[in-house]
Amino acid sequence: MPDVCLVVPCYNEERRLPQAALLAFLDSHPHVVLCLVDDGSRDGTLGVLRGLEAQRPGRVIVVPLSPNGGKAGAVRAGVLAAVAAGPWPIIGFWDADLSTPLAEMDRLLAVLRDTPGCRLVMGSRVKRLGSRIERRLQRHVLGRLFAALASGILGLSVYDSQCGAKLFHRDLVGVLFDEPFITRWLFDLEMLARLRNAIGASAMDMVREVPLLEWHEVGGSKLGVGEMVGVHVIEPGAQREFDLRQAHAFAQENAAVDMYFGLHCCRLRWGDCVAPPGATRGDKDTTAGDVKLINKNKYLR
Ligand SMILES: Nc1nc2c(ncn2[C@@H]2O[C@H](COP(=O)(O)OP(=O)(O)O)[C@@H](O)[C@H]2O)c(=O)[nH]1
Ligand SMILES: [Mg+2]
Repeated sequence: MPDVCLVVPCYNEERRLPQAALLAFLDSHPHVVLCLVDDGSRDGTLGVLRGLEAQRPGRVIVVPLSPNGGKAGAVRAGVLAAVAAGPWPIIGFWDADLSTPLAEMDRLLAVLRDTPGCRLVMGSRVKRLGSRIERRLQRHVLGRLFAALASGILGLSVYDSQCGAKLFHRDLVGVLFDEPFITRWLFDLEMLARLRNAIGASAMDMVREVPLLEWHEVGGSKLGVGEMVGVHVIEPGAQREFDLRQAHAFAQENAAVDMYFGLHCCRLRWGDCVAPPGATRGDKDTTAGDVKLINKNKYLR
């Protein structure tokens, strides 16, 4: 009986998706099921994913989304579909280009299974002797700069929040994925912030970064500077207003998101960013599963 469901978000991956590696991985890992999300691709990605499903029936779940909504939404939809599809105790997500080779999943899984109290493991691209972390200098430097700022400003000693390889226990899904993400590309940081807001300062004791042995930058990344700073701006008006209000509330608590949000505000009138009408600030205690939620300083309607 499989006990791990790995979500793979796919956007225009018809040519890039390493199909043979995914099939070989399924064959050598009978305890894993793949949940492949087509994020409104404009090429033949959905057909490719259906082909994989047909080749390994029962081992591949396909989630078609339309229109394209970005990696954060695709991962969230995949995780929620995974929870609905089976009782797997461990869920995760993995970038489709396999920049992090699938062989690393065994190492992440071992840490998740063997470390008492650990609920979330994240691959970490620590460039060091003995590892093969191959990244263009420009992206390495930008990535390190972002990571240093984000961890400093948020007070989280995370080395690499943005690596696209993460595994977690099913009981964290409510806290991490119930609400739609505000950002399309910083959602990994949102996940950590959600965990911290829900559980308190000790939340980070549940998280382990696992230094990867291997990571290769794979060409064909679609994440450009424009996408980093302008994602909400190009979305339709109503959606944009909702995102901005949510982001404004979130930015009160999370300085890194505030920085990100600030980029939007440079391009928009501040008037778009006001709190929702009738919003007040307050505390709210709720319980989700066995995790006590203490949501402080949120706008309550
Ligand atoms: N660029 C992009 N990637 C998406 C989107 N939705 C899902 N993804 C997936 O997110 C993962 C990371 O994307 P990639 O282009 O490799 O970004 P990078 O390597 O982090 O620069 C891949 O599995 C994509 O297929 C989207 O709207 N845009
Ligand atoms: Mg990539």
